[in-house]
Amino acid sequence: MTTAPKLDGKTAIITGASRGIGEAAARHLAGQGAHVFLAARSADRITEIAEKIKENGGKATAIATDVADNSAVAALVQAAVDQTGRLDILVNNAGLINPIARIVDSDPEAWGQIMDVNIKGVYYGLRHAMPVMAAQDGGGTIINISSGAANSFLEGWSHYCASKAAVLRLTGVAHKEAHDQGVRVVGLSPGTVATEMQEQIRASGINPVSQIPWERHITPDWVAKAIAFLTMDAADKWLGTDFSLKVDEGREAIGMPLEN
Ligand code: NJP
Repeated sequence: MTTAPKLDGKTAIITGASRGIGEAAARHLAGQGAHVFLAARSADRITEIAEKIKENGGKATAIATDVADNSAVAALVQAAVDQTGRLDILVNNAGLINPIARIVDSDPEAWGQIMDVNIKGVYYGLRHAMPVMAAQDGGGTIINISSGAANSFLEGWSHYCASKAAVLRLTGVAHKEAHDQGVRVVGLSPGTVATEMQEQIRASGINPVSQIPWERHITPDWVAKAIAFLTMDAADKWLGTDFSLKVDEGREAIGMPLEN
């Protein structure tokens, strides 16, 4: 198992930090010493989490952000740079799956909104973080939260499968464009995680993922550990593609029990 990274003096932005995987990642990276910038639409919730991190001796700033808004993402990156002088880690985690519906039942407007968050939100993050990281000493790491859905076909999930497949391609292209400038770009496919998103999936009753017993889902803390691992050189073999917690190699890399 690889040791935890030392993130003192590092700046990290985590989108979708108001709950679930993003909240766990913010707490974990702050625990490793990073100044974390928590971004989500729920301003009160991210402020509360940032306050808790500070009470525990960490550094945290909450910035209400809608990742579907290019200018808001630009302002988020700028705020982190203005406050700390750098941006070392960006976790493009914000994502949506609801409304879950078969294509013929889906609402075109809602379908488009998922693209705005799941694809364009990630693109905006890359667009604004990559130049900052390329220009600074030490470069940086961008982690795009992907999914097994990037490589599979699940009924009712046309929006989600299509958007996560697009994110995987964005990861590959961004890696190709920026790796020689010191920017590490990697995807993370977390498996199924006990969060509000899984509650929404369960409530839909569509496709086999909605039937998975709750105790089979991993906790967001494991995903947070994987995010920290991906900031280290030990994870370089996954750059440009998805690291997965569904396979033994990924689980072993972070010291997680292997699946039965
Ligand atoms: O989801 P959930 P997870 N602008 O619903 C935020 C992927 N994943 O933690 O804006 C900014 O608990 C929202 O905040 P708010 C998944 O696709 C998961 O499970 O305040 N933020 C909240 O903080 C996603 O990419 C599983 O409503 C926006 C967060 O996103 C990532 O993991 C499996 C936003 C969602 O929290 C985190 O999902 C897998 C916007 N426009 C991949 N819209 C899994 N859970 O099993 C939403 O393979 N957010």
